[in-house]
Amino acid sequence: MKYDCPSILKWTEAQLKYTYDVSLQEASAQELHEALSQAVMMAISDNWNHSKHSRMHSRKAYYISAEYLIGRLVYSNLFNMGILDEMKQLFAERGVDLAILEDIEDAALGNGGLGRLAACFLDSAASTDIPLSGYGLRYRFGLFKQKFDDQGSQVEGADDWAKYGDPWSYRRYNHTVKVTFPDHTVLAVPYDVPVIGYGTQNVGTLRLWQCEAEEELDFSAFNDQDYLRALTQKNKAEDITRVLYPNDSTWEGKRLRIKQQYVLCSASLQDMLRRYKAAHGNDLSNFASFYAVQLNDTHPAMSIPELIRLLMAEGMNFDQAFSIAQQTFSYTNHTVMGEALEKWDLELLRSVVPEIVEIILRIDAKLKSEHPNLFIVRDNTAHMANLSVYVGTYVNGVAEIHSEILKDDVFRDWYQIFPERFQNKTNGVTPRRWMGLCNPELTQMIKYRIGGDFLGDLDRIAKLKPMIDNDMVQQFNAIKHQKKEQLCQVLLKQEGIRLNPDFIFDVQIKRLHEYKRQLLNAISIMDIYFRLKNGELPDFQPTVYLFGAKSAPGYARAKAIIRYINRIAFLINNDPDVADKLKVVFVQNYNCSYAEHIIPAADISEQISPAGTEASGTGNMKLMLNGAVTLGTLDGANVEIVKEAGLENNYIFGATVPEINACRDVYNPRGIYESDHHLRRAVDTLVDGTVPTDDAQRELFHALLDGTHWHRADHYFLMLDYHSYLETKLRANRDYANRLEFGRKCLMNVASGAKFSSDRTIRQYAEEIWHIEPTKY
Ligand code: 26Q
Repeated sequence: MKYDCPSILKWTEAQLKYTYDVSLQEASAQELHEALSQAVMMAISDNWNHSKHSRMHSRKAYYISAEYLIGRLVYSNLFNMGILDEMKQLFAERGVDLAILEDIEDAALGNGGLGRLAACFLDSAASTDIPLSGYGLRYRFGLFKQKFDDQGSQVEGADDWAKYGDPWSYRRYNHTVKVTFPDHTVLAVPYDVPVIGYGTQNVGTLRLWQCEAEEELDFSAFNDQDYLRALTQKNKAEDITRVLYPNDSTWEGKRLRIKQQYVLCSASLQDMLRRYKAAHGNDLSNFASFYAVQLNDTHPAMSIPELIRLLMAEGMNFDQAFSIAQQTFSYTNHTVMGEALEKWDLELLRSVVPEIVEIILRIDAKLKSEHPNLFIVRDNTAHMANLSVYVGTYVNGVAEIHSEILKDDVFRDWYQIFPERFQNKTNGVTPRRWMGLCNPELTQMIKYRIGGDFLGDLDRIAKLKPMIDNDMVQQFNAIKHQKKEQLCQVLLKQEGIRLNPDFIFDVQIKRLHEYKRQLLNAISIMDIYFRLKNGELPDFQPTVYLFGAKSAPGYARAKAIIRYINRIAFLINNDPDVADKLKVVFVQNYNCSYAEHIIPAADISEQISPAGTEASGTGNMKLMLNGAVTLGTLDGANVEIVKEAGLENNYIFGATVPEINACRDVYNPRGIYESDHHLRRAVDTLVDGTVPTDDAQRELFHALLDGTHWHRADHYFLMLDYHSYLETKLRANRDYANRLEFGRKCLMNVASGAKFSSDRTIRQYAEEIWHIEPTKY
């Protein structure tokens, strides 16, 4: 059944009238957003109710994740309901441009790939009728806002994302649960966000927990006129979900972080037990036949001992509870880097969750009695990844190469003993947000060519392949140009920078981390810049190098890289010698909504981590789907992208995993640097005053060439891959001159994107891990 747009419009007007006493035309972006969202919530309410109740008695899966990077919901919800265009039209007829909702802030309850993946999975599960619900945390402050100061340094600001309200969730106080710590008990109050499926009546649920105090105010303290003390309990509870930890890929042990994780785990499992009992009665022995739980990395791994604890509190013995936990949980790993694996000091853990520590020790004892060479606890430290492999049914990596590395390397000893547990589930992205919504022009073209909708069945996009001809390439190129013009408007407004849409748009958009090698990109840009000034690159096709990235606030090296790139950008953008050839832009506050503007405009997608370091990448898939060629290494999902789209349609460079492993012990980055004067001149700009320098940049320089206490020189092999990178980058640049040939490569990527739909990924989880079936209600 179709949603009724005129009714939604009428309800929107009514909401505006009685809450703000304004007309549609007078409403601010925030007012309109709130009213329209409320109208949509009304429109979907029957479907949401049905979806919940019709599945009460059947097998379900739950995704537990500390992060959900859902972005802006208003457009994607209207899109998935199939009414975005009609609503735009109805509003336009009343003189209101729905584009004003671009001012609505993103909900950024996640750092990067892992959080966005969770959001794509919920979209895909709802759209493919897979009974999956999400559990997460409702952080008061999401990922920080980023600005650059006049030095080019990152400055963080608070992201008070719900300050105008949060019309996309309902507070469900009646489902509040208590979570107990040694020194206080807090309330976890659920907020439910609907997950609207595309092309289905199904509406899934994301349940986010917010911590509150049992008593809002301590009246005895209040009566003693000790007002600060009267509020301490309230603050102490609310502190737990106050802020998202802005960390990506390096692990940091923090007391409050343990509390966050425990609230997520305990509240979610209590909620599942309540539901189970309501549907199946008080005998919990069949828990695992009705519920499958996926752990998004180890952030929610305390769910394992917590379930055992809860089952034992209901009278079950340890062995039975252990067995149920083992059948219930599966674990997805998102990193191979040792420093990113969660390892909690036992004493710290004990001071926050003492009962959890006792259960972990019991699990560890059982493991060691069965397999003396394996461990969960060692040197008074609990290794959460090992816990998750042991007390789970399956463990999976997120791209083929990554899953192989898990078996060969990270979990080698575990794979010897439990080979049947190891799986791969290559990541995917939702084609609704990352194609339909952000690139309606390309979507239209494809629909027209292949005949009908394909966003609900991305396999159909492969039909394009045999149809690609010059006419289609020219149409594609025209659309790409249009998307660049649109991005230029955004960049002018957001950054005050004017760009030429005829340039190549070469983009690297992802969290800032040494392993992602934004510095390699920057060094190559400086090399190109000097060569251009020397007239060494006469045929260079004008290019804008665009960066978007946030650095963890405490990550000094990453911040130094941001500063360096901003400084070379300033130099290059103000040099008239290269004004018609080269621009460098580092956008501020890169987020989901920014990505939706940048991705459709990109010609070249930089995916340049050293082989074996990036678990998968998902930005690479979004860029591919929108017709950018990949300039990348054989790492993560890049391997599968070029397998699908053809090596000849992408630009692959650099050492492979075995090559890197083979050279590790004899690697001499300084030798490479010294033997190439071009490279040397470019690297030297970190310190030689070509652009302003500082101690942190000098430290970067020395880490690259000399190494430090904890890492050998150039830990991420920038020098090793440099020549192959620059050569390949310049080849892509040359190839762009033949616009038909280049456009054909782009289109081959679009047409080869089917595998990277998260619909495929989520179906594989459902079949091969959760053993659940799609169910229409
Ligand atoms: C850990 C401890 C304390 C505070 C924060 C954290 C923390 C938070 C977020 C650690 C890691 C993350 C996020 C990791 C992440 O986004 N990984 C990415 O996951 C993507 C989805 O699978 C992959 O495509 C990327 O390759 C991987 O880097």
